[in-house]
Amino acid sequence: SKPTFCAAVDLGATSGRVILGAWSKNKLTLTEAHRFPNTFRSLGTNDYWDIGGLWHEVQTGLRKAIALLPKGAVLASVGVDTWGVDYALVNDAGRLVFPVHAYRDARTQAGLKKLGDTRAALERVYAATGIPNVFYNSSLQLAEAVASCPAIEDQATRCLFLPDYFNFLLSGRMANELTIASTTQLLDVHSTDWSRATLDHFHIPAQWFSKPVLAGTKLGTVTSLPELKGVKVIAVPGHDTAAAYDAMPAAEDGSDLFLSSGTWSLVGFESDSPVLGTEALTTRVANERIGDGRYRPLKNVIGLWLLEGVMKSFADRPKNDKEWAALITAAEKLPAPKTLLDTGDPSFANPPSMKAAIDAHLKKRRAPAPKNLPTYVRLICDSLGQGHAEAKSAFERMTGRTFKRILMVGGGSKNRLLCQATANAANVPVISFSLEGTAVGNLASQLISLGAVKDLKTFRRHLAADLKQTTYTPAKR
Ligand code: LFR
Repeated sequence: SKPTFCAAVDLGATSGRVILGAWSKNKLTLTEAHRFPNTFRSLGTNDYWDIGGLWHEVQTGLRKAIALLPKGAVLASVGVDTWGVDYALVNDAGRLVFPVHAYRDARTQAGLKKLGDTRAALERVYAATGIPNVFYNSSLQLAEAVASCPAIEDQATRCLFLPDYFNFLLSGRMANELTIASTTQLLDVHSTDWSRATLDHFHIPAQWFSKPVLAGTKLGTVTSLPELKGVKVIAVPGHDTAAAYDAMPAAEDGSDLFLSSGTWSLVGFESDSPVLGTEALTTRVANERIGDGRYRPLKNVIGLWLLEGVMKSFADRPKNDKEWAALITAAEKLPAPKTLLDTGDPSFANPPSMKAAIDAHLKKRRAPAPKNLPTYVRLICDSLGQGHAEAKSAFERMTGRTFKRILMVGGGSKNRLLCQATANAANVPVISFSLEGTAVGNLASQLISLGAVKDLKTFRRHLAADLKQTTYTPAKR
């Protein structure tokens, strides 16, 4: 039978890509059509995404994907996933009526503190949504938008999270998708609809949202690019982390812990029920959702954002794969640092200089600042490994489960030092896959919706059959 071609638009906070997937004989082949850097920009004291620039790159990528098709072949569908929480406020015609802010914008700090300081409100919000109080939550962002620009209540009629907004730009259809909705702290943790009480708590207009659709919903066809006329637009798991988790070739008994490692380290697992209660709240478990409506309890460890930040202070930072390999080797040879970073320190969220923030953090703990780039790399990888292991223990304590392996995907899964540090700290094998997890999960959802693959279980089984993997065994203690 002929291959099925789908395009995955996968937008990350530091880079984006458009990937063409071909499904044939139970095998998925990826071709990268387009890759581009992404960054937010500051205007005054606020941070914004260049949303027009991103849409331009998406269109360029889709045109390149079409050009890659073999003669006579057609693109069946396209799906979009992005980082979590950010949104576009639009009117009925789809016009942007508020600039698109970036989640690292410090505008949420006052709201973060206020909710953090009011235990009763925090408990109520957590019990209703299963999402802890984190600086980037859409709840805090939207509350700030409404409070600082009250006229927005009259001007905006819809809130589209970024995958929803790109789906709208492609198809003309406005819909909220469930996984991205679950990152907002506004979704009801016990249903698949919005939490009215939480929207009211933050003074966010409930009419801005519609009941989220599940992943796999066909939204229509591409209307905005003539070259893609007739191509289906499918709502995939719009949250990149949900997409990456779908691509995990996991054991069916639920004994695998998932780690999607990139700018953020996202540690979690799949579950039929949410993880709630006092310990879940204090250890900040986020009960995000899987495309089909189930749960993906997750802990967000700061991730390689630390390293990306530190790099900016070093002129001798690696510029190609060879230099990267040399840096990792140099870091590996160093003795293990005596003091690790507490990766939960809020001062790492968006500091002017990450190097200075790390040095100050160490000074408070009476430890010396690292002396060169390899020393920072070693410190960061060991600290993240420790953070991953702590997340694992917390989940085991709260659920009574035992995780036998950690499955790792994403950019960080190529970092030997980080994989080994995680295996050592967690004391279980880490299996790293060379897999574009987010794009693969995005494509899987399209293939299932199109009927080319029966279900996710079947997809994972086929995927696992021809995947390159590396096992990191924990060092003897
Ligand atoms: C990763 C991610 C994380 C989310 C963070 C902010 O790209 O989606 O899951 O917590 O970005 O949205």
